[in-house]
Amino acid sequence: MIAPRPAAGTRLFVLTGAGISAESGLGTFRDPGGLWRRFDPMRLATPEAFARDPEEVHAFYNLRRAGVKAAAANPAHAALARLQAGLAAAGGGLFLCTQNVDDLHERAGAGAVVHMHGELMRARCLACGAGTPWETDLGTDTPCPACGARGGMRPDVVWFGEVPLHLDAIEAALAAADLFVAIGTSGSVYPAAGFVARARADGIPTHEINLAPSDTAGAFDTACYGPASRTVPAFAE
Ligand code: BV8
Repeated sequence: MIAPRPAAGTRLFVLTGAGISAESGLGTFRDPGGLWRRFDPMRLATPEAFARDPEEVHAFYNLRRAGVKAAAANPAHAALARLQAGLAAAGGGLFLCTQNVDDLHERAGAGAVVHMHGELMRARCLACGAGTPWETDLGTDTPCPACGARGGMRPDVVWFGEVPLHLDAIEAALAAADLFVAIGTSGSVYPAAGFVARARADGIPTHEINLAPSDTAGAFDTACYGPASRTVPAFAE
């Protein structure tokens, strides 16, 4: 059963995960062949890993950053961007919260995108805290453009054990939503995976759009399964 198309004036909370970028050629994390199936996230996606072997962590993220630059947004990203603009023009809105660190939502024309796990196309200096857009390789000898310190530049993503970003804004948007929609996420990483339970507890209808039922499929009122490049435009338009 699929959710009715969002009516004008609807306030949507949309949570996206790696599945929405899968057809852009960016691997997911937990599907067969996925990143966390091939690499140990505890060795590459924690602050301790970066402290232990910054070059190995930089190499991992440099490879992924190059992959994102070579990728293109797909019809799912584009449909969400159009829906976001349409709902805003009709007095509603679409709060686009993504677990993804790629910039494909933005490149598809989305307005405000809330990257709760940070952004691969940004770097942050551990010495002065300055963040900056970053499209090339990072290394232990990369100087900070703001303070000049070397060895302190890291990918501006949220690693395991670090606090996700924009949680206050996310909480507020979740509480005010008329409909909660999760797209392309396995529902296995917290606190994002807990958002659907929060929506249900607040009596907000919940809808899952995914290739297959996720770990939290039972928490959704309605669902539509299939590739995002087909299922998201079908929902949005
Ligand atoms: C925190 C950035 C405290 C880096 C990422 C034990 C129990 C519960 C929780 C924990 C626990 N032990 C530790 C924790 C906490 C931990 C956690 O949840 N661990 C999990 C593994 C159990 N969480 C944290 O550490 C977080 N921080 O908790 O801090 C705190 C919290 C709140 C307030 C104060 C303090 C930080 C988590 C962030 C980690 N960083 N990313 C990077 O990218 O390298 S998370 C990582 O998983 C990924 O990056 C991704 O963003 C995220 C979620 O994955 P998905 O997007 O869902 O991708 P996945 O591959 O899993 O699924 C893809 C889905 O797409 C599938 O369902 C598939 O069917 C579908 N699909 C595939 N193809 C398509 C498709 N769908 C449609 N169309 C297709 N074509």
